[in-house]
Amino acid sequence: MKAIRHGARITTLTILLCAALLLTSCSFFQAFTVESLIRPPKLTGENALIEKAFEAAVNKDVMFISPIAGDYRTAFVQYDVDADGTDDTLVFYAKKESPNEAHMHLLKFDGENWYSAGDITGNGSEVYSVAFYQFDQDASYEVAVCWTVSDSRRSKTLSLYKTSLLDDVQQLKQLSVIPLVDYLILDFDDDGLLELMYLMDNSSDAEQPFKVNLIKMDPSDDAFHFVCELSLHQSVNLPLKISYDIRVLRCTLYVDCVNADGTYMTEIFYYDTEKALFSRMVNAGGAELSELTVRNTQVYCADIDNDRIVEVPVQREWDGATVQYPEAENSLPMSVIEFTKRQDNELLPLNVSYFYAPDAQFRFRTDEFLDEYVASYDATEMMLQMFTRDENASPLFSVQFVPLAAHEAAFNIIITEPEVSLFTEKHIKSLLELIN
Ligand SMILES: [Ca+2]
Ligand SMILES: [Ca+2]
Ligand SMILES: [Ca+2]
Repeated sequence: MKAIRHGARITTLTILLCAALLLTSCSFFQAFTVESLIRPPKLTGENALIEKAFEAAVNKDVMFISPIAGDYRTAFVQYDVDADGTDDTLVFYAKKESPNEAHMHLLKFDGENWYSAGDITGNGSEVYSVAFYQFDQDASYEVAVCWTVSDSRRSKTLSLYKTSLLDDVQQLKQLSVIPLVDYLILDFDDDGLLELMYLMDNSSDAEQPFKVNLIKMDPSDDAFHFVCELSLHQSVNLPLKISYDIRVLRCTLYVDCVNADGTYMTEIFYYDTEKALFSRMVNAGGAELSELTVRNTQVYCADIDNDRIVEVPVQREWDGATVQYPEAENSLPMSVIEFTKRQDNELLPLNVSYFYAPDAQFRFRTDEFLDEYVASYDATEMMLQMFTRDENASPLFSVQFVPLAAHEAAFNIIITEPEVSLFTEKHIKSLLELIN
């Protein structure tokens, strides 16, 4: 390390990623706390009439609840649910005397006045998300509300509602209530109708702790019917994110999971339209694609090249590169995350790879170094050094991250280059990314 610093040029770059990040997490936190939500600002015009109609129907002693995810993040959601050409309003709230019981209220507009058209007691204390779908292709939309209890990631309840005429009045009717971890609504079989895929906590069965179910609505009786299921690997402790892509009418699903041993993996399977089944993919060598994705780093699938095809992170060892952990006697082999694209039943590398610094908030793009160079990372100093592979292992550059004490999400980045370097400072900086 001294050899590198000697005679070297040192520059400092402060990255202020983080104003935006901090703001995000701040509003996220607020959104989670029902009690912290104050009443919407006093509304004017149309909105004041909506509020007045709500107060007349329910009373003023309520807390409004804003969905914390999805496209609608306000307690007053406007959508033309019954498709009569006039927007309706859904109001999410809890009564002060029973704060753990969220409600959804439907207000309709008759051309002059807003009036109450139904109230539903939800399946949780908070609203995770609300969305509108067309399952049965009649005129009106189905309302999908995901309810939660506190901030549980493991259990949510998806309730589906539709409006229907009851006693000559449009009212909300509950179609189904599904406990789940996460879900995806798509036309899986390309028949023009939506299906609902959901991840279900099945942990009472230790052999199959999570299941993926696919159900389909039968318009003739407004009921959902089972299509198929798939058990996630026994190792899965929690599914974290669902991604999908559609190629030649085949829908491939990617479910990023954390395993019981703390590693991460992506479950990869597709919907086989002909057999009406979920099927796992096995490569030419006989290995299941899911099992090739086990990694130590929390990285999720993403469409990193914007071609609408999902890329899958796969861990590979960087031959000769090492990581020195604090208080560890010996350094350990360094792994990088390489993004791959599924082609038929293979995961093909895309030449996009990163070293994710353990317990730190940055990654360094490595694909141009993997073959010819070798790196070492000192986790105590948070310093990454790059060397040639020759016998003298001459240093190319080093990058050190110095967290700013006030807020850990910002760093000073110190780049140390020898007098003659193949890599310019600008180029090195372009390979660094802060992550949250
Ligand atoms: Ca309407
Ligand atoms: Ca379909
Ligand atoms: Ca892609």
